[in-house]
Amino acid sequence: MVKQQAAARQQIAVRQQIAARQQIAVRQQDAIKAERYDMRNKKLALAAVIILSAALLAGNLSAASVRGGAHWSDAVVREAAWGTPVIDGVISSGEWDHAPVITVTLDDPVVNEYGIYQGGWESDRSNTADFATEVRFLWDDKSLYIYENRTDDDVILDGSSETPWSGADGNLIFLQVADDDSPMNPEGWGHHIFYIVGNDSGDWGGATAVRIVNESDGSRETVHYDEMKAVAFKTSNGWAIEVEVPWSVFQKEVPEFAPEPDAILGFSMVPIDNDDDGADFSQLCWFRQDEQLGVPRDYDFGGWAHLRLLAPVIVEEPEPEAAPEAAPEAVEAAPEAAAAPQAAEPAAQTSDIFGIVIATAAAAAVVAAVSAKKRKD
Ligand SMILES: [Ca+2]
Ligand SMILES: [Ca+2]
Ligand SMILES: [Ca+2]
Repeated sequence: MVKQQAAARQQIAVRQQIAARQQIAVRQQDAIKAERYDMRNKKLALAAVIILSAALLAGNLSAASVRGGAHWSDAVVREAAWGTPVIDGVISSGEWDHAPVITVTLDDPVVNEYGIYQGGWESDRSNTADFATEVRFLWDDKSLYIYENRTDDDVILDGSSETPWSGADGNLIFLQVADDDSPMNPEGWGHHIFYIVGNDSGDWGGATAVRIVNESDGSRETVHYDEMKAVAFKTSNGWAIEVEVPWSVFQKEVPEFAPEPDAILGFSMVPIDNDDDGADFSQLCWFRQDEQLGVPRDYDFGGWAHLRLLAPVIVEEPEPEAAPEAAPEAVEAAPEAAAAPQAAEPAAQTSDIFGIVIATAAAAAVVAAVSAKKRKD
């Protein structure tokens, strides 16, 4: 009798254990189903955002009607990345790092093939401390930004931003935002952005001017705009400058122009280096094809290169891993819960996915903002 009672108690205990395990298994399955359902919903939400972003971007790319370099060589194409620096004479970490670098030296492959060295550099380009430069461009819906880091063995603060070649250290950035025979620019307006390291009064500063050229009648006018900013500063081997040129500067003559991803602008530059109080003048024209193109004018109107405005970067979706087979954290108490720590990994991935959704949505908003700005204008 005692044995029968003991056997009965054991049977009950076994049944209770089986029932408890079945209950745990059901809870685990429910939890896994819930997790998979949740992951599926998140994937769908992410896919919707990606599709929306791609559609917005594709809409802008297909609508990219801005072409300022159709008549000019595309042998050299340089790029301006999307970004908004602070024009303060301080190069902060990450501020310009993603902007492609245009390097120019006294033995430069682009100048040797397409350009020209003038002044003292015609006969002597042996001193590497005399000149070298790195130029970067960024753009956003408000402005084009330039950062130049110049090697120069004799920095001249004198001179005028209206005539940098006359005794100043500076640069001329040639830009044409719309082709000269396009409906957007029938008079052929072009803009040469001048900047110098001085402040137009002989001290450190950064001063700017714009030479506006009209190709239809050959006229030129040099003006100053308060909305342009420049801050120059000394470096260990020369000088550097941050410059902001609002797109509104170009829109004064080409009112229908609006920047957009994949737009191509006609582009060249003329770095100017005066040394020895201006007695030693040199400059180079980075791109010149007037003879090749048969342009009956001087190098100002030669066949420039292309400056392409890069689209904002869209963060791509990584493929989420399959839903975990192991028990999630909710059933930690179960005897089989040894696998529970693995549940932490998918949770972290979920956070990453949300981060990507936010980044993608932000990028989509940026593209939408550019698009909205354009429509508004
Ligand atoms: Ca800065
Ligand atoms: Ca020099
Ligand atoms: Ca100099």
